[in-house]
Amino acid sequence: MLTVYGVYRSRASRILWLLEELGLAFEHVPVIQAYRLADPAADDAPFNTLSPGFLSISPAGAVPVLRDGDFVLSESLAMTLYVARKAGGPLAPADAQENALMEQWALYGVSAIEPAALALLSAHAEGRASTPEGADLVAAEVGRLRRPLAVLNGHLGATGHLVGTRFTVADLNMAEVLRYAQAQPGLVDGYPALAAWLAACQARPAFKAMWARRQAEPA
Ligand SMILES: N[C@@H](CCC(=O)N[C@@H](CS)C(=O)NCC(=O)O)C(=O)O
Repeated sequence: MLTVYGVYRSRASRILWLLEELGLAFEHVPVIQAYRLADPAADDAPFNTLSPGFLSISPAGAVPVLRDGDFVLSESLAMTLYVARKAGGPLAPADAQENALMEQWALYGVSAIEPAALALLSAHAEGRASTPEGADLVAAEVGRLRRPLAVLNGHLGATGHLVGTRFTVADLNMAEVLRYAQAQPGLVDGYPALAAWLAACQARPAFKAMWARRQAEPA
């Protein structure tokens, strides 16, 4: 039995969406981020990323963590690639080249897109985007995303999917990274093939099921 540590309102959404796609049973331990708690060390604090019991599983103090028997894995995109490969089927790589391409896109997502996309999400969520300093930051981060979004738009316009001609774990990983950039009004819409692909990813029943559970958690 797989165990996922991490609330839906975290990068655990990635592996939780995949498990929904695959219809796999799993145990869910909703570890919450310590920074979201007034006092993570309080006696009545919920199980959180700084709880000693969690740090013994994940010294990095971050969710998600995946346990598969005695095997423990951190890094959300390593988890989705692991579970997809283990499960096999259309979401998984069909051969070594597809596997390499799925790793390529996951690494591109976390290195070229996630930092700027997260900065935009934070600026909007914290109400900074409308301040003069925030507007400068938004402009800089949008500028940083232009080339990677154009790369994805060109690729998706030609093939419709990141790897092969079907929805795979590579699409799921990138869609989750790109979700943060949707906080910036109109940004993704400026890249029509990318916007259409992202809408299709987020229209999938498994994404919607994950999203409903996420929305049911306290903000
Ligand atoms: N690169 C890591 C990032 C993990 C991460 O930063 N997780 C955040 C939640 S999305 C976290 O647990 N933060 C803990 C904290 O700051 O208290 C991954 O993709 O798994």
